[in-house]
Amino acid sequence: MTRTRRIAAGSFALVAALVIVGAVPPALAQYKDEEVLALDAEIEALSAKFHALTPFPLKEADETSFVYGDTKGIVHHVVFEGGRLRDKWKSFPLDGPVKGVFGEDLDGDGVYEIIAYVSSGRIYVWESSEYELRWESVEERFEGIQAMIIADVDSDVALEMIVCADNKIAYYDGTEFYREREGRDFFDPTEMLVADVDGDLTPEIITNDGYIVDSSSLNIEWATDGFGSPISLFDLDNDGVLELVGEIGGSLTFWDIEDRREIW
Ligand SMILES: [Ca+2]
Ligand SMILES: [Ca+2]
Ligand SMILES: [Ca+2]
Ligand SMILES: [Ca+2]
Repeated sequence: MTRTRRIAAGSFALVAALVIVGAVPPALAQYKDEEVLALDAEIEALSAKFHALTPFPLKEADETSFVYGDTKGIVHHVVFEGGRLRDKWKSFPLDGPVKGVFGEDLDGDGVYEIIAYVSSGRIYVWESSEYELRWESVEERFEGIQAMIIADVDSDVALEMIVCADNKIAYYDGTEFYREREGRDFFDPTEMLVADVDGDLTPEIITNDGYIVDSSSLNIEWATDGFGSPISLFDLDNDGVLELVGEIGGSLTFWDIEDRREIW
């Protein structure tokens, strides 16, 4: 081999090594980022539509994951790794089909919890590092859960689990899982939201069957015939206070809760 050919061969080997080690990852990373972003958008869209599916945060920026519950009562934690989705964890069969799931850091320790509820009236909480069951609402003996949402409605740093069970609203501490407060009024929602919808800087609980409930006392502040389903929030007049938006009979309806009226 001549000197020139040896250099050429060496250069070829170097280029080949660069192709294998160096050149592929930036292109792949770019591709993966876009793929993950697209997947995130799909997961968000599904989550907005279905109560039993939620995005679940992962630490690595190049991955994504979600949690869903199925009709067999199994909760799945699905992760996107190495270009494909796989079940990272599956729960034992819960006490009935899964009606809703949440991914929230209930106690604020930096590790997200997986929360699920079934229509037969049971709530389950797992931590997500070892998937240990932290709470199952066996003691509560609910006959049914109509709706549930997770939000901070009091002065402690933990999130509360706000539950409409047996047609009464109650909320549970997100760290110790005791019942912190229970209302006395009858509700029959399929959905609830928590937000400050009247601008008084404290959150209200909104039930889609038409009630605005004070989140600290659980007393009804205002009621109407119903907001429809699904319900969501949007600041339609851009005044910094969220309006309620619902769907009734296939048509959108906006409500100004501060002024206690439907917006025409
Ligand atoms: Ca936690
Ligand atoms: Ca709290
Ligand atoms: Ca408020
Ligand atoms: Ca507004």
